[in-house]
Amino acid sequence: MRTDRLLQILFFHIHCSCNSAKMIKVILAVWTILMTKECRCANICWTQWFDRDDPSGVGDFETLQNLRQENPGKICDAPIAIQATTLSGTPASQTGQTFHNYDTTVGFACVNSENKQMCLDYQVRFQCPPSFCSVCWTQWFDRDDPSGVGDFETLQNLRQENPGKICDVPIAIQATTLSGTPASQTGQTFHNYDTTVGFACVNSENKQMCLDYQVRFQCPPSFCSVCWTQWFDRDDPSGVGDFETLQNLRQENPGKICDAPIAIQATTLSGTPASQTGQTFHNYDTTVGFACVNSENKQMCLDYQVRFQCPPSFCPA
Ligand SMILES: [Ca+2]
Ligand SMILES: [Ca+2]
Ligand SMILES: [Ca+2]
Repeated sequence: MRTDRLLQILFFHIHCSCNSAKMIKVILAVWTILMTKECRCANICWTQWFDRDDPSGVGDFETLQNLRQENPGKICDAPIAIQATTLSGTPASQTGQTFHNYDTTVGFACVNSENKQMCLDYQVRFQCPPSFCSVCWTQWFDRDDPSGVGDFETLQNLRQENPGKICDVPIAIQATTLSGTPASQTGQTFHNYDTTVGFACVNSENKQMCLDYQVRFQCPPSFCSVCWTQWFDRDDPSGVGDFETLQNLRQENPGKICDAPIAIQATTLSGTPASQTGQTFHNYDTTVGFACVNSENKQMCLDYQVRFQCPPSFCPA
């Protein structure tokens, strides 16, 4: 039912009803529904403007198929709306030209032969649903170069080397060369290019050596709105070991660590991930925190720092 019709009925009943307590309940219920709808609307978003073509040839083609191919991950699967303007900002509807396509299925196309004058140069953008708007991209990762067997940017390696920085279930993966050319435009064959394994280009599967690629991953809202605490380094290993336990850290930093951390990350003070130091840890989890005991290692523990990943309810807005 349309919102304005709903309000009409509601106001009619306010005037006519004798049972005001019941009506207040109804009004509250409707108000809640309307507010929820408002909030959902607030989370839709527009993509950037795209201008991939100019009208000098057959026409100005800003179609979804081309745009998606040239801009992977930047346009939602099911756009809610499309908007086209000339490059100077005049709405397409005010130019008097005829458009071959102007919808959310095909995108936009202006064909010169269908117009008295050559098509103007148009740009387009798309409105996307909340499920697309509140996702986020990780940083770009480039852990390997192709000089050996190939360029391996796999999730297993990336996760190991960058704990907590990639969501458990990525929605999408994007790979480009280091200079920014989309992987799909390099003409090379990829051994893997998906959200399960990640990315791998094998030299022997290509005529020329693989280019050097970087990758990033799109993550769901549940991952995007979490946050990390500051780094903590309360102890050094000179005594029994390096103790960065949650009990001690909470006591010494009240309010700075959430009650139920999602993840813990430990590195040496110089930034080497704890997992790469070869040392054994007495504790390394979100329940106890972190502890390295000297007597459990061949060499004295290194000096570690820790931080914790916290849920959205803890994170600043
Ligand atoms: Ca254009
Ligand atoms: Ca690489
Ligand atoms: Ca320490």
